[in-house]
Amino acid sequence: MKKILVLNGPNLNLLGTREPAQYGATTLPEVEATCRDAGRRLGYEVECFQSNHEGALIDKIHEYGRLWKEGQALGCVLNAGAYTHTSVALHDAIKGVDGLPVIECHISNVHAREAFRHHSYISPAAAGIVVGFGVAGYVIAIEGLVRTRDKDNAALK
Ligand code: CA2
Repeated sequence: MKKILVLNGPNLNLLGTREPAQYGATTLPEVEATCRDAGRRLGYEVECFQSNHEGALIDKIHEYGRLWKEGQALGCVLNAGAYTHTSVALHDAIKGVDGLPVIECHISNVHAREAFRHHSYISPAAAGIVVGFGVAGYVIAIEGLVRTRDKDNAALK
């Protein structure tokens, strides 16, 4: 079964425990379970990984770049958290793996928030962007990935 990576960056391990007005009340383990279920329904194994460390996120993108080249992965859903707005290294990692489709995902509508959240280093390297749908955005991103990269998927209407 091909794999989809759901990759979460810094502080997203705190989901559901603080700032519910901004990020909702659902915890990261709950979001990850929902993503795994969505993947299974579409015929994919979803692997979930969260790290507060930029290098660990980069290593995971490299790993999936290799899996994608071997035909073992469909793509990646990435919420890079605050690294979205700071990380040239994550931009370079996505460009560097050359091929792996990465869907950028944000729980909140970053464009309706502080000006420093309006710029993303991920967006120019992303295959698509899902913003402002709450944690439902992760499943929307998974479905978008499958709809665009696996158009004949029998589970899609
Ligand atoms: O809206 C998003 O998904 C963000 O990527 C979340 C980041 C933020 O820096 C981006 O601008 C937008 C922050 C993630 C921190 O998550 C927390 C969750 C609960 C409590 C505290 C932080």
